[in-house]
Amino acid sequence: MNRNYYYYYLYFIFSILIFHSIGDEMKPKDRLKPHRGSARKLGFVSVFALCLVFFFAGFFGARLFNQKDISNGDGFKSSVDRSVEDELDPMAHGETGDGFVNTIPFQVLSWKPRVLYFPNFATAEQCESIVNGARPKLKPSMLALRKGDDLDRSKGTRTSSGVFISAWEDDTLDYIEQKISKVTMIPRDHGEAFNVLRYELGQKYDAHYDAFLPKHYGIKESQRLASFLLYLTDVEEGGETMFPYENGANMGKGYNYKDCIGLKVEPRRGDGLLFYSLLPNGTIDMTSLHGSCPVIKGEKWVATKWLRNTTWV
Ligand SMILES: O=C(O)CCC(=O)C(=O)O
Repeated sequence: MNRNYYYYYLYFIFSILIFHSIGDEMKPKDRLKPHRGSARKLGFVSVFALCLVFFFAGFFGARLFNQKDISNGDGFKSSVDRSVEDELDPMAHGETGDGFVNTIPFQVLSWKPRVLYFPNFATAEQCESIVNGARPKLKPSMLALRKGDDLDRSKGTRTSSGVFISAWEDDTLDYIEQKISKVTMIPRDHGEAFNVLRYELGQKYDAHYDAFLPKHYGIKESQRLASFLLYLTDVEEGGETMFPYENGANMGKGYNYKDCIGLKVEPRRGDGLLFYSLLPNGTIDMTSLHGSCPVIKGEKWVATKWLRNTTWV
C-alpha cells in the first residue's frame, strides 16, 4: 500500500478512537448532569466534523513529510511529477538517494548507437526561459579544433549560433541539469556547461562525433561519454538530429558527412534526446556519428550537454 495512504488511514483511525473515548463521556446518564466538562457538549455532528479535521490534518501533514523527502534528494520534483509518483511506494534509500519514486518516460530509439528519447522532459515555460536567457549572448558556433585545423573549419560545417551557459547561472538549467544527471546516472560534475544553440533557416551541423577521435585529437585524459540534447522549440520543417550510421547503415560506403540520412529525430519543444558516444567497454561507438539537418522552415533552438567520463567542473 502507498505509504501516504497508510498515513491517512492511521490519522482517520486515531481520530475515531479519540472521539470515541470522548463520546463515552456523553452517555445519556451523563448528559443529565449539568456542565461536567466541555466534551459533554459535543454532539454527533461535532464529533464527525472533528474527525474530518483530524483526517485532513493527517492528509496534509503526510504531504508535508513527503516534501521533506523531496528536499533530501535533489529537490527538483515538480507538482506534475508528484501527482503520478505519489501512487508509487518508495524503497528505503541510501544517504545519497531519494525518498520518492521518479517516473520519467522514455523511448529507446536505437541500440546502435544507444539513443533514448524523453518526451516532455521540460515544460514550454522552461524552454522559453532558456531561449530568452541565451538570445542576447549568441555568437557563431565553433568546433573543437583538431590537430592542424584552422579556425575556419567550422564555417561550412557548423553554421548555427550558440552560447555556453552553466547551470549555476540559470535556475531553469540547474533544474534540467539535475534531471539529466538522474536519467543518465552520470554525476553533475561530469557535465560541460550547456551549449545553447540556435539554427536559423538553412543552418545545420554536418555529421560528426562528439567523442574525441584519437586520430584527430590525440589521446585525451577526459572523453565525452554521452550527449543530452534538450529541444527548446518546435521546428516547422527540417532541423532533425540525424544518425547516419544507425545500426551500421551507410558505414564504409563512402557516406558524405553533409548528407542528412539515417535515423532522424524531429525536434519538439521540451523533448530530450540522450545518446552515448562510448560503448560500455569505454571505446568510441562508431555508430554515434550524428548531426543536425538543415532547418527548412522555422527556427531550431536546442541545449546540448556533453557528459564526460571524468569530472569536468
Ligand atoms: O542540433 C542537433 O540536433 C545536434 C547538435 C549536435 O550535434 C551537438 O551539439 O553535438
